Amino acid sequence: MVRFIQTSDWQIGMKASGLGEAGFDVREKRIESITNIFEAAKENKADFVLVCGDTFEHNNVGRDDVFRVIAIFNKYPEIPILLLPGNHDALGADCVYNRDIFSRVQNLTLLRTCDPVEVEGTTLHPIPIQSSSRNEVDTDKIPNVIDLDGIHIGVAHGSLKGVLFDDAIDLDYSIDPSCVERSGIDFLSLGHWHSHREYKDDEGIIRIAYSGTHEQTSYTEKLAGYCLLVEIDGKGKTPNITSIKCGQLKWDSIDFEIEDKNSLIELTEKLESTSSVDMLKLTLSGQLPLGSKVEFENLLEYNETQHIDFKPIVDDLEFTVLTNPEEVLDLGDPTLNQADNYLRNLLKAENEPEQRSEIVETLSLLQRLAEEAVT
Ligand SMILES: [Mn+2]
Repeated sequence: MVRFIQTSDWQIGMKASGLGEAGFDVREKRIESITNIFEAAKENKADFVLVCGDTFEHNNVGRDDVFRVIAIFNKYPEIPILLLPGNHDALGADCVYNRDIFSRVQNLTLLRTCDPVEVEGTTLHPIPIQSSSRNEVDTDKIPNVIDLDGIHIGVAHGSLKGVLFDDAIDLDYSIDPSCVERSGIDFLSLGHWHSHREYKDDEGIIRIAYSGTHEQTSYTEKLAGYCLLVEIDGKGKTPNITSIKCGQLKWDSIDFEIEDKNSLIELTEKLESTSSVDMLKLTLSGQLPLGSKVEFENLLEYNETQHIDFKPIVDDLEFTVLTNPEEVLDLGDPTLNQADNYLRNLLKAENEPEQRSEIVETLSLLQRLAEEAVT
């Protein structure tokens, strides 16, 4: 039998610049969480760790990042590591794996060719990405093993052709799932897609799986932050796949509709219940009276301190003002009241969203000044 850990898409060296300051933490966690993969391998007495491509973000990755990854490999000398180049770390003259240091790591085998590799009694059939510009995965290179003994596992990096998961947007480096049946391999380990995905054959057996990235990269990814424990009892047997959490950062996206100023109480409670979330995207819609704008902004500001990344999206939230002049609040000064009234009438007549938002901003500023003058 074979028992191994499948992982992929560590993309070490990824800038995560879209996340601003939180990018630093994301980069650090990506490296730290590799240790969790090896701990899972140790705990489950895995025969080896199979890394299915995109270990590094690009071939020019910095020396420090490479050293930190190798330092983790060195901590687990008893675990064989089989590593396939993907499209981010493709083979070629500038390939990161051409650096001398990789040849010195005793427990590391780079899957540079399509030649079969024996590991702990199992045969791997790798298809490394030869060049990021070639955009093809030649699954024909997996030989017919139907009449051969032992467990055979294909290793590739790309998108499953004709298979669409809801968050699978990349359809490049296409891989034909029929190669499993054609060749008679027991399992096909894949990298490239960032979410954990399993693909059932006509008999309902899972013989193709993506582990997904070990540490979630963005708000759009689902089921990211896992590695897989794959166990196969013998040739032709049904693979048993267990996903193991190895990512550290907890991501969440919340949609919240504001109906009136009381919604802020509900929103406060909602945000309190998500304090354990590291990366939080909050999409707000609806309407909020202008008088509650300061309280609303203070609430958002506080939540910035509660998360590594807090991303409020307020494009669909409108601040409303009283349109009936009879209901106008007394700002405590005739000139301020006059200015307030003038701006409200201006707002009433304005339809252009950008102009409206500017008038609302000015009204908000005026009301804040009035409040400060009174207190
Ligand atoms: Mn990739």
